[in-house]
Amino acid sequence: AKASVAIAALPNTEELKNSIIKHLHGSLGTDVNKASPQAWWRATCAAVNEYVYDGLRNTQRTHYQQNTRAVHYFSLEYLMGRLFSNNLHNLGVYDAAKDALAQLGLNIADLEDQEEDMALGNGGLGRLAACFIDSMATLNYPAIGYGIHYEHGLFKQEFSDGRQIERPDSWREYGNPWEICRPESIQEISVYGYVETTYDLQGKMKKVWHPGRIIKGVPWDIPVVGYQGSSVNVLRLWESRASDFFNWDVFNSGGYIDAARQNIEAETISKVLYPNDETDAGKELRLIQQYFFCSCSLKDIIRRYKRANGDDWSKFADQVAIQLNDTHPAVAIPELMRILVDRAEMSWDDAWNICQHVFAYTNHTLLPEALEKWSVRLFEKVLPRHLEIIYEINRRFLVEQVDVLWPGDNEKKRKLSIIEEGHEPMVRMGHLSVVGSFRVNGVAEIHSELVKSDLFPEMVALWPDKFTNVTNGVTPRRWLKACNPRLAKLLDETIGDEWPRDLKQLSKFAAFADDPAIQDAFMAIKQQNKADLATVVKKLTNISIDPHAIFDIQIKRLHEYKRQHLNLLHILALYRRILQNPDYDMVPRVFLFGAKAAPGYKLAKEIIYAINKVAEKINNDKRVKNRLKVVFMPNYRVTLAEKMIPAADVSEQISTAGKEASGTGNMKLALNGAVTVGTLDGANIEIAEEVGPDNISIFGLTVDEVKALQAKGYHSWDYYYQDAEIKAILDWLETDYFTPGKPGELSAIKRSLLEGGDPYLVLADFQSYVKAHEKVDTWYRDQAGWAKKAILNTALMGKFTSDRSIEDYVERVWKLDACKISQQ
Ligand code: 26Y
Repeated sequence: AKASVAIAALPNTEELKNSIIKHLHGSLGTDVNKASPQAWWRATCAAVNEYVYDGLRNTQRTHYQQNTRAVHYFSLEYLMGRLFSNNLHNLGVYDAAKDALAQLGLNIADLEDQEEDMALGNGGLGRLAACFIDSMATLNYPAIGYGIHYEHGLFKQEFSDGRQIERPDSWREYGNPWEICRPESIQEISVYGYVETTYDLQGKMKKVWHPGRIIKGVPWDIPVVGYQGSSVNVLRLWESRASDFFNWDVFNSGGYIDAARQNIEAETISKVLYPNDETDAGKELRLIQQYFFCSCSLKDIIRRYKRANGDDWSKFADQVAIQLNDTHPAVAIPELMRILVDRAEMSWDDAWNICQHVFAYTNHTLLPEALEKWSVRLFEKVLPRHLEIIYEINRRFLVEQVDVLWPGDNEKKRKLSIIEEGHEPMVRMGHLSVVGSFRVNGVAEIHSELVKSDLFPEMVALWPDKFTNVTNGVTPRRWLKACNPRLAKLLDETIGDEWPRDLKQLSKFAAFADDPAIQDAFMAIKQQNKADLATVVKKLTNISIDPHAIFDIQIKRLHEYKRQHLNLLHILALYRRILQNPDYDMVPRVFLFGAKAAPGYKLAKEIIYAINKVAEKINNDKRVKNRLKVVFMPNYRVTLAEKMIPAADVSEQISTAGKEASGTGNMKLALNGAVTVGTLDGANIEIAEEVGPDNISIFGLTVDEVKALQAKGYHSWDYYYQDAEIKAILDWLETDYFTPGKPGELSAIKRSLLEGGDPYLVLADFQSYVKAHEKVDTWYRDQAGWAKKAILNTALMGKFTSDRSIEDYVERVWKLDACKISQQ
């Protein structure tokens, strides 16, 4: 048995096999002769957990003994996906487990399929949190992820006659083998009620919050296994329950039914993830979710701090950093102030000084409609004391900061105030986050620049050093090693096996870009991955696709700014060209989509429907002669991404410049050898810098050109009248060609692009996009040339590991030391 850093002894095949059988009998209560695949999977998880828990204990003990400074990642979302193969890979026992299971007559892939995705997130922001906790454990940083233990993750998507249907996701209906309930660390939190102003004997004013409700938070811990077992950190997720104390009260007054109702209400808090990846204006439950997990987490942090440091608060900011994943957990700022001022009876200045050295805020969006705001009215109802604290934070900010730099300038005060005045006054969570944090970052170079220039220019004038950039990254363990074992093996053989923890090593692979043997090997792997995906596509959609066609993939949440409809217009242009010219010469292409639309986002759902209807027509049109296929994969999620990404030839990253903060799918696809067709937006710009212009197909307006066009006045109708191809395609959508007998069913897209003014400049970028694809077509005809581009994409992605992002956070924000784990 070999040792890892945190784990004393890792099992070999024989030991694993014995442990699996032991757990099949002792934990699952079944037998090799009658065990279901589900039971085998659970037994294997239990066997693996023996080692995971060993690493967890050693990690927690070491952190405690060394009293380490730690980062606390606060996020409403963690899009973990499956943990089975990830944990096996990170422990370094995947092959041993595979062999052990084979000896037991089982296929490891069948077991992997027993696991539900842990889909406690919407998209990029939630998946980023998952990649980050993987990297923090891998790099031995003392770190805890805090979030909500949703009973239902992101909805499951089905199609019914091409339209999206949402179904509940019940990821832990039969229990989840990775989580550990920790009743000993339960917290109680308060909401509603009123604030009483009292005076003590010295005449000092004191605010007392009399809560209307008390709610219990039950923590569930998910071990986070670092690569090669370096550290095993935890993700701590809070589940809401009715408080026993409170119920007892109600029972005494005879309100039995009332108590039951309040129980249900308390348990509603962690029931379901909000399925919007942009805004959820004014939903009371959402604010309570945010406060619930922030309050539980802060109390948890303080309990741990006090265990080590007693009542001396002076080291708190040295020991604790809290990273706010967007503004969603920003209510933690007034909550920490409340705890320090009202509970610990600290002076406002001392308390504020601590806050401003603890919190850091990551911005993930510039879209105005996505900037969180809560009405003062709602805040007052749910968190009356916190509203007072926010007012005081704001008052001091306006007097001590804004008025000092811009004396008497009321316009500046209006713009900078945490409270937006108006018919319905609002709390601006972005402003609160900037004011309350010591560092603010965007998630790609261009985005961080736009955060400064367009979103918070006055805040930059007040605190120039507060703003920084940390470009996103993805974990190469999940997004290359585990999901693309064939390519991982080729890399191991050609450049050594250090790349999963040192991704810059991939650049050594560039030396092989012209090597015919490596080109053949690389393309053969891509071919096999495509064949595997074709099998999945056939199973899920019954559509047959040719693995020799170009696989052109767009996978991301459905949103107008991401422009899946631009992709659709291009497909329609190709289809039309084929119909007009039966000999139209193009390399066969399969366009694959994966996307969920927010349930209330009408146009997004219309776009899904239109793609499905166009797909149906094209896929069944003999005249196309297989030059074109269109597939919309149902229920896109992490597990499906892991199957699609290794099979991609072309990666669609086509957002309107300035709208996509970073993107992370762009990184995963390029890492697996896809060539990007993309705009100069988000991290695409940095990807283009890394791979060079020969290995990416850039198109469309730049951020500056977008701004200039919008300033001068953009008229989408002009493109319609002046471009016959655009006109024909949009008019086509209005006929019943794709929806026989039902003309107008697909007209929502045309309407939004014309009457709607085309807010995301689809028509302005259309011809440039078509040309970017013609370039791809030309490139692909030269197979050696294409192989070289694909290889260089993989080789030059080293920058985009989340390990690098985490090192950037450590250096620019958290100032943490790594902590080597010692074994007991
Ligand atoms: C308000 C609430 C309902 C809400 C929930 C989720 C609002 C926003 C979100 C999610 C936002 C998100 O995923 N943003 C993406 O973050 C990625 C990681 O930084 C970026 O790569 C991506 O460009 C950005 O759109």
